[in-house]
Amino acid sequence: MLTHGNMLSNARVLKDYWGWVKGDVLLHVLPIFHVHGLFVASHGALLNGSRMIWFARFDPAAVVKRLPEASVFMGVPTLYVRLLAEAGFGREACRSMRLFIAGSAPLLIETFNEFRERSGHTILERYGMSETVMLTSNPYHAKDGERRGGTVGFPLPGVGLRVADDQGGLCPSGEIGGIEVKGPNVFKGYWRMPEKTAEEFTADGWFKTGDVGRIDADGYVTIVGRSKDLIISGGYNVYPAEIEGFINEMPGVAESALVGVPHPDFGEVGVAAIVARPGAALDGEAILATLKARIANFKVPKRVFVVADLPRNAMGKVQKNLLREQHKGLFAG
Ligand code: MCA
Repeated sequence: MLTHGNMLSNARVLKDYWGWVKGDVLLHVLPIFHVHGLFVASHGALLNGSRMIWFARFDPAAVVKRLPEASVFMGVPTLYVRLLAEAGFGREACRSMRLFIAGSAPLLIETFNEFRERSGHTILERYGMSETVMLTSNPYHAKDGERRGGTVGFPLPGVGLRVADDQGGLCPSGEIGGIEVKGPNVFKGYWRMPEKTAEEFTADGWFKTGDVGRIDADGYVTIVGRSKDLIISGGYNVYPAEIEGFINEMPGVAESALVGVPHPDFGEVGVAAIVARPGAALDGEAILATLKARIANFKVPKRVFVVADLPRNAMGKVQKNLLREQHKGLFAG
């Protein structure tokens, strides 16, 4: 439950922090059924009274053509990877641009560096969640510091951000722990889920993001991983338990595990390991086809492996880290 107050406070902070000016034009290419395209991008332009060039879907060649009419662009890392693959993308296409912003998934340092070389622009990476709208941002003005690749910058004005250890104590700077946040932007709870809401807040009212990270001595926040079992594919969240549930219901399936592995275009994609019931023969392609008919395409695993069993630890828990390790090179290059 996000209130108007949550969204307005965030939109005002971002308008100021990202230096929106009269005459800015937003090239809008993101889906508007998610916070990034709907709130972060649109609200910025609307609050600023700015024109938007509206794309129904992201088309890198068309973006390169329209960029010279725009000054602000926001995208998930996959969009930047695809722009760099366009031969016509470079300084000339970016001549009127003021700011490129990335978020929703980790931006690889290689993409950050290559983009700077090709376009002359340093991508500003920021961090947020649907539950909180935006939380941190690399600086816009040089006087506030450099835009540091691999980090998500500083907590935004009015946002509290702390790093907690497993016992609920606070980590000293540089140490890794769970990221917790507070501020006028933080949501009021999960709709009709009071228990889940209570679980995700600390006793003193901080929201546990589920992201794991650290704050450097000079204040930059870096996200190093997630404590929740979640795959971020091309900026979309994929919850393994949901997909495993669909697979496990299929005839002949005993159990399954979905893990995220690196992917050059989507950053990360889901790969499923599936175990058949005794005597059953499973066809991975048929399972994929069934899934495709039932769930959104981005949730469908990019590969399926039928295996004899899943790796487990002494407690019987599936060791997803071993599956990730085993399949991490599947889409290399
Ligand atoms: C499409 N496919 C995907 C994805 N998108 N698979 C995995 N992950 C994806 N993200 C499937 C397609 O259905 C297709 O399957 C195959 O992959 C190739 O599709 P392609 O033509 O390459 O896809 P596309 O239509 O060009 O879409 C790619 C995209 C899109 C433009 C990167 O995924 C996208 O718009 N992502 C942005 C998501 C976003 O806005 N997230 C913000 C969440 P097949 O071949 O079987 O048909 S808000 C958020 O995270 C917080 C608040 C924040 O901080 O911003």
